[in-house]
Amino acid sequence: MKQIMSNKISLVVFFALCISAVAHAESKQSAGYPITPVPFTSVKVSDGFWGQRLQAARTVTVPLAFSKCEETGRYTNFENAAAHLLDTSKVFEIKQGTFSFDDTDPYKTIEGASYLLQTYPDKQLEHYVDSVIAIIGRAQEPDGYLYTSRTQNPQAPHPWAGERRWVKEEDLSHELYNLGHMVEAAIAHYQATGKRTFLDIAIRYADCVCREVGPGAGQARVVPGHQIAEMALAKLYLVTGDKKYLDEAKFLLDERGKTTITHSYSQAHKPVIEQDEAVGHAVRAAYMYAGMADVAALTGDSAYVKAIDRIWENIVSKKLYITGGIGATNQGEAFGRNYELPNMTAYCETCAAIGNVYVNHRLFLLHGESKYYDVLERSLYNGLISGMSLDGGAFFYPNPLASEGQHQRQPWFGCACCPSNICRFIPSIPGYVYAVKEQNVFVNLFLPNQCALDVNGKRVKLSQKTSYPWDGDITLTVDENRAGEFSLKIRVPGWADNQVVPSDLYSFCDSHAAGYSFRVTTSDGKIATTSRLERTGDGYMTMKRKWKKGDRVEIHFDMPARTVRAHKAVRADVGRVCVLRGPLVYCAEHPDNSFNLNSALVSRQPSFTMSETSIAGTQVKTLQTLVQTLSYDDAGRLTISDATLTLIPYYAWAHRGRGQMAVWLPQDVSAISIEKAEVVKQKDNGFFSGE
Ligand code: FUB
Ligand code: ZN
Repeated sequence: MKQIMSNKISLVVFFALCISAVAHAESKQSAGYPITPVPFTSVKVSDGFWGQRLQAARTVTVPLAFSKCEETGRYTNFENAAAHLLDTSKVFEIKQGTFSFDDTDPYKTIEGASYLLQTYPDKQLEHYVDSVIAIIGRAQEPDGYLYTSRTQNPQAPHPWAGERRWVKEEDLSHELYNLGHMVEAAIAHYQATGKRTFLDIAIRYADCVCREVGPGAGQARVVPGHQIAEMALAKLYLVTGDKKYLDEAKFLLDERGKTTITHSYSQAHKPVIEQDEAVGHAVRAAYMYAGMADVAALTGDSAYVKAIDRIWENIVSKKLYITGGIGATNQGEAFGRNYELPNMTAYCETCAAIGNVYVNHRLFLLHGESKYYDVLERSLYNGLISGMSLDGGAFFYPNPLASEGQHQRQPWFGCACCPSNICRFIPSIPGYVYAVKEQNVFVNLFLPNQCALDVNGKRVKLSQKTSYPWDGDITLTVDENRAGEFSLKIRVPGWADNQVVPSDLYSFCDSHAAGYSFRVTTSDGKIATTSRLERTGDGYMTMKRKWKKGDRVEIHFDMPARTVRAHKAVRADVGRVCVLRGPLVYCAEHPDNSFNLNSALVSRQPSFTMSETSIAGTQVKTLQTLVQTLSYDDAGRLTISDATLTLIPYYAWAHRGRGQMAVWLPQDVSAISIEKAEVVKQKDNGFFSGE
């Protein structure tokens, strides 16, 4: 380990996003990334668009998830396992319809609660979490193994668990997936509270895995059927300084493709460094790519980076939805073929959108280019938060781009991976705003906040005022600077420079051209820069100065509503356009439009007006444009009528009853359908059982 660390000595020391509150950490290792994210604990977001989402997560989502864990017997599984450990004559029948990874829902909710505790101290919540951890701890076997699907009833465990430990790991047991979420949650809890209770439980399970799973004689030579342990073990190495966890993470990556199960569903069709296309289960894939980035950053293994760079190119140019969603099909909850991006049956699992954020964040930390944030931001504002209702109390598992009313958010699912992932993701969002590399401060997202960060060990404070994403005006103020000269690198979003995504998968098709401007005003009121600066090759506007307290950068991004076409190979979108405004994807929904959405023809050069409405108590900006609708009159003649099409932000759909929704709208007559589209429901895939 010493050797690795000395190779990295010149790299900025940091704890990755979720390893942020270092106050209680025993060991501050370098996570190896050349760029250091500013932890969410240093970025205060109290209002605005994300302030609302954070409040919903805190006041509704996390409490709801804990109550669902109680109600659905998630805790009972731990209690049963504990009872069996005390008296082996007691066994408990595994209930039908439960999953071998149900233990992860309490873990993920604890993780979210722990992030919240760092920003909003709450003794009651802390005590509740402590009580859940006590229940979890009692279910741990003496050698550290913690998997209630077996321990409750070792002779007749969950059907996916296998007769013995690890024998079904590559299939569906999820023993290592459970470990991964446990470790992530335990680290978050430790860093929030300084308490080792959960961390010690997780370390005991991780040690059990390191002893029992590996290349040695007598060890199970298996890799995770569902990835996440790779990321988690890399993080555990950072917290404990014990290199065996990093070695185990690397083993789990390097062994993939060389064991018994070699299917693409779990990305085991070839060794990870030979992979170049995103295939198989989308959440598994995204977590694996994120794990590869973490291990590459720590070990300097460039082969991992080359592989994930190739896979990223494949995703952004052929497998990415305009909403930032990934995973086109419910068959295996998987990526489809190149350009296979259906709308009504789009799977776009909420967890996969979260995974997409993880991957793009890590690629930014490795390469420092804004294009990764263009994908991250698209996912964040659209395909990810659509997974959560505006009040935080209901969830989408798939996030389709068209509906005939068959899709509705639900307060929980039998397979509850998405709601519990929302619990842990949303509170971490402030950690995606800023990053630092030597004398460069990256400003990647725009939201009202106050932030304190370190530039070469010296304190800098910044704040942002903005109504983004509703308009493109941001004032960034330097509130303190002890670092002397440094560069502000402000991201110019691709959409503000006429690029929808960093590929030719989607392009603007109207005649608008968005623009942007930057103005630096010094603390004494002088305008220092007014010229239209250009975005540099890395996608940032770089401004190097001896910044003084009170200096301001006024940023303006034009934010016209614009129409977008997909690459002609995307059959589902042929002849159709979708509407973007800034980072937001818009959609048309039934309550605002009294005609069949598939029969409305959008103009080639539409002009939009904007207004405001309240959806489920939340203000959103809507767009209106004139369209022509086709229908048959009573005599069966085709008639064309003028109508106003109203669009709402995609993330806000499905709050006003069941009905039609479409992101991609006809612009060519060939795409018009006078009849309503056939309702296509997701088939039951055993995990998500359709609407
Ligand atoms: O297998 C665990 C989780 O359940 C996956 O990440 C989701 O896709 C769902 O299948
Ligand atoms: Zn999920």
